Amino acid sequence: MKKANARLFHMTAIVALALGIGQADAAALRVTNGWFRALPAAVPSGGYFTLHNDGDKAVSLTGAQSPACGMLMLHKSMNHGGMGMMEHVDSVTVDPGGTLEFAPGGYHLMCMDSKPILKPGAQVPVTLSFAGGDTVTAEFQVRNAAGK
Ligand SMILES: [Cu+2]
Repeated sequence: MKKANARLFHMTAIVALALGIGQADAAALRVTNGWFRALPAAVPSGGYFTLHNDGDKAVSLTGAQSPACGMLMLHKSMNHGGMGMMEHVDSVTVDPGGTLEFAPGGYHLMCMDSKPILKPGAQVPVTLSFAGGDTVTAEFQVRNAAGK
């Protein structure tokens, strides 16, 4: 009986190792400086924040959601021959002890089909999802088109 338990323990350890990146400890993830640049509803609004990974494992941000947006996507701005473009990204990894900036000109959240609650002066919740199923929710300030 004792032997079987030991084997079970090993199996669990191996499964945990195999999941690796998915084993993020949500308590080790902090979001600071979250804000949206509110634009007219027909124009997608950008969302920005800093993600801190205080844990000892890499985490992989895979999605975002907010009641203020019909859909909230992970985007990255880039410059192709002087033309500003953006592309959808499936996931962004943050190393242990690392921070990730979502800022104008780089990674950003794209709020499609924004709801009336996305208005300057308001605060709206954003839930970030990570590989493995962890989520972190933070309040984002809503600023105007000038970012104020
Ligand atoms: Cu975008």
